[in-house]
Amino acid sequence: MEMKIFPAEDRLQEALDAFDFGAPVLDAQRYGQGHINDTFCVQTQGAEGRRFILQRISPAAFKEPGHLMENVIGVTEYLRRQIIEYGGDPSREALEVLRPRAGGAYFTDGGGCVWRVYPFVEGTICCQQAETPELFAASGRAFGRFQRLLQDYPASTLYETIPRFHDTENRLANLKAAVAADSLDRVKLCQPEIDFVLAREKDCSVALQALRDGKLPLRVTHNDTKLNNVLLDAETGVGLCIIDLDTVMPGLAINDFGDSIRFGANHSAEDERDLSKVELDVNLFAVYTAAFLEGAEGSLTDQEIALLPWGAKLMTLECGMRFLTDYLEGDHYFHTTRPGQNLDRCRTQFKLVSGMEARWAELEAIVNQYRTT
Ligand code: ADP
Ligand code: GN1
Ligand code: MG
Repeated sequence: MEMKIFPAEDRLQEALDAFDFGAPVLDAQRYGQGHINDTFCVQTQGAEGRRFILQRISPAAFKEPGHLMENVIGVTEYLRRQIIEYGGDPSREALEVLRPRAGGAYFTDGGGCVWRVYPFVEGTICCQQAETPELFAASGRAFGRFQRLLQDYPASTLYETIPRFHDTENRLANLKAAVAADSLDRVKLCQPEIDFVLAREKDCSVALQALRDGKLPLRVTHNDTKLNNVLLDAETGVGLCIIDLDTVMPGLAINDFGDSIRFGANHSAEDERDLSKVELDVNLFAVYTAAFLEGAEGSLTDQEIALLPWGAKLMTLECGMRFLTDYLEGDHYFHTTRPGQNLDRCRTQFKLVSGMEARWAELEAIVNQYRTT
């Protein structure tokens, strides 16, 4: 039986009481545009008036939140040490977990849901779209660098917080199962989208086959590299702090690259309904490629660079499949604010996939400039 998930507001006060914010809480408001967790910004009283991010970890997405928090503690402490080593400011460049009064890394409410707190990283901006190529490049450098910093992180100590997260073959199987079940009688509303995926069934194996063949290495990756998962310095525009570490686990570098392209290399919202506005911007693809590889400082192999366009296409196709599956199953996974939103999101993704296919030769030419052989 699926656990019934109550609104986070029902337990918000209980969660606030579990943490010592250093001053009384003035208020706590919903914050940000993440699709998964319930995020609140906590404002405290007093001259300092500090802010914190309080999150209820999505019980729909994460079945083992304790494992997730062990990963987050391990990764943030490791990053902290690296940042200090290169002379950076760890309080702005890495997340830090604020421990609850009772100890440990998180608080479990009376309904069994898990909450955690991070200090708010002040003086930063979080973009929902690539407002300028420079800002997009800044995010690319930061994600490339993040991966390089974690290059020697002991991968075997990381839990798989969402099993088979970027297993595109399995995502396809899940979609097929949702179509077969058609529990809400929605298949009739999205047959063209289902057919779009079925025509690309073979594509779903490209990256996984390269991994199985030893052509792509497994690395410690972020796995959710969209633009709103990096905080940029408000004054300089530099990519400062990578956030949303819930899916840091072994994965493929091309997927981290690809998910950023999926979300950021266009000029429309992920749920745009006017598909004429949804276009891949090849210039932004080029800008991001240069920046990501600069941040990664030579840590990617030639094969990885060669397959970057596949990372972009597969992350976009996979994400569209996931939105479609959630639509067919009743929108339990991704937060939605209106009916049909997950189907709209699926459609933008598939429009972008078509754009990538149409301009494939250009994408390959861009990445080929950086190949070593
Ligand atoms: P989700 O998994 O739901 O996407 P995130 O961890 O990405 O949750 O948080 C949602 C949003 O909250 C982010 O996109 C960002 O705007 C904001 N945010 C999260 N952590 C911080 C932080 N430490 N400082 C400032 N803003 C943050
Ligand atoms: C979710 O958590 P958030 O909003 O940053 C999702 C990603 C999807 C993305 C689509 C844990 O990201 O995998 O690509 O939505 N995160 C999880 O916007 O499923
Ligand atoms: Mg996020």
